Amino acid sequence: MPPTTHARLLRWVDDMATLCQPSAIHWCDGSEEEYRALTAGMVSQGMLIALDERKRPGSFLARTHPSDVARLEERTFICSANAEDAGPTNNWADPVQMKATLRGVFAGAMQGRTLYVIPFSMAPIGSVVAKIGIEITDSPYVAASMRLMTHMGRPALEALGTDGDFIPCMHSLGAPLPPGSRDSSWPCVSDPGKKYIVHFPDDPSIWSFGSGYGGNALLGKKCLALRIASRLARDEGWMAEHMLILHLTSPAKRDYYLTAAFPSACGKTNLAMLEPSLPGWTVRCLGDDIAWLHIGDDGRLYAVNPEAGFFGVAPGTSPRSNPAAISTIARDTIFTNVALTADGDVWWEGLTEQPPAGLIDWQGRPWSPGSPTPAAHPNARFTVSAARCPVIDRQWDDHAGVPISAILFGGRRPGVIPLVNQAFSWEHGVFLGATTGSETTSATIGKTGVLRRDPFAMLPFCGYHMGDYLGHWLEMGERLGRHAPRIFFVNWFRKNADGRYLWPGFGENVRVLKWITECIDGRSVATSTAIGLLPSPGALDVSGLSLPEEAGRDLTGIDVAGWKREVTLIADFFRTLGNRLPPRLASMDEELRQRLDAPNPRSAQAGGAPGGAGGG
Ligand code: SAT
Ligand code: MN
Repeated sequence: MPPTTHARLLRWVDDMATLCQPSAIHWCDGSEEEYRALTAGMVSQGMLIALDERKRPGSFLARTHPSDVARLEERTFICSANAEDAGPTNNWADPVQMKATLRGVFAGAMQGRTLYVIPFSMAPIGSVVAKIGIEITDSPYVAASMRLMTHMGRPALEALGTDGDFIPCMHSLGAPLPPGSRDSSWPCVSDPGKKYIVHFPDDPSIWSFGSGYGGNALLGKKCLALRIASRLARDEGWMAEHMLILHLTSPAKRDYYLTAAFPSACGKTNLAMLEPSLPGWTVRCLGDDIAWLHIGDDGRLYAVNPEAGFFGVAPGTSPRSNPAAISTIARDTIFTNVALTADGDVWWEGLTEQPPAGLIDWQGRPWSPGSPTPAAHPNARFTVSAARCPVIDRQWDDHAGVPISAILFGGRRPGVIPLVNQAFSWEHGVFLGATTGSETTSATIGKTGVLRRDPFAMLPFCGYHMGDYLGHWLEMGERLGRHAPRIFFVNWFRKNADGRYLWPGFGENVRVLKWITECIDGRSVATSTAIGLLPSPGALDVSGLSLPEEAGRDLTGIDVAGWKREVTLIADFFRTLGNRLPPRLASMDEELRQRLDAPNPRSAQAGGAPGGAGGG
């Protein structure tokens, strides 16, 4: 018996079951017993490996099919009624035709499998910003992961009542099991051209087919909380952003709430859980990937984390880079595509300096330091409940969220971009966010290490026209007025000519956060330059750090020639957004060029800085 009388929901589940032909239907209640049964079932079928109960209690390892290791941007579609509304940064397909295609590929797709119905809430149930989704999937890995990643189960279904709105999220591995056939340990569609991650923003609804991995399959995350939510947010006057949320406390016990947008696999989890190297400072984490931002009754901008867990990149996570994450994943964690140790624990590149002997790599093959490929897949992940994090903020699941005083943008930029730069105004901050670029990482399939523009770190996640999105940010600034948070651009990844990082990063990043709080408090620690407000000489606390000779100049100076090239690259990129680019952004690029041409772009730019809401 389905545990609901919600007629529309029952009809939809019935329709999907008729289409997909599963052998059973299970309505998830989100209980501990259910989670145990799901994981135990996967262990007995060989889909999960139970890790050593003493070393890694309650934890499992999943190994995906080698074709199913990251998001598939080529196969991600935004099917708005009009192609123009998806914009040049998204793949568009006609919604009517795409629905017909999808009904074709889903037909009989769940044969021999259980159809799970997963009620979930993005944002705490009862929060003003919460959205309820129902995911249908034939993957028990997805069902178990959704319990860690979202507010999942009976309370979400109860919140829906008998006629509440929900976002239908349809998912199948696309690997039917006809009677007598043997299941594989990671069923999926191996041909990437036959996978689909499809969004219908006008419904809204989501259909995903053929992949069981991460954001392709846990549909609450990138699909609902970013692509669909960004469009809802535009229509409803709020913002759905690819941002971590953190709570910083100074030695004087002042509280600052910050959000930061970096592209996938650029260290959002590390910053969100930072262990400050400076005495007296603390960081508490509220979220590591997505922030829903809304204007509160007092006119300030509030952030809510729509998720309830972390799907973090494992490689590079170590007691040095992120001690809090290491404690978070000490137990009750699902690891995907990491290496297995001889004693039933996990390992990945960067966890320890020396790999332990007797490793099994992410594809189940014996591995040694001489092996040609890494032991863990570079996009290997851990999935764990936020509640396990030792530095989770006590307000992390607050219904109203926390008031934001600064927004950071950043990316991997080996050259030109300084360590930290404050925008002159909200408007100029939108320019900085819009021009965010980063070297590509393994979070998406394709070439790594090439510079791509990733405005607001939203390139793969904005569910509508990027030009309209930038316009929405400008409008939000007008509504926020004097309450607008300060905007900063950071770059931990600056390198010298020999390719060595100039900034130590990790816990030392608190030095940059400290300077940011001084800016927020109105202390005169910044110098106005052609590109923004840079730390004045001596203002950045580098006490006790031994930085290389050129570091000071490169980290907080202006590479005028590099910036002039950047201005041209920005103009080229803006042109790709076509006539929906807000004209103000193009003119800000032109103004930047003029400021760089001025006699001394490194010193005060009297009158050169654009004004506007939240001024510098
Ligand atoms: O999209 S995922 O959730 O698989 C990971 C990411 O790109 O941040
Ligand atoms: Mn992300």
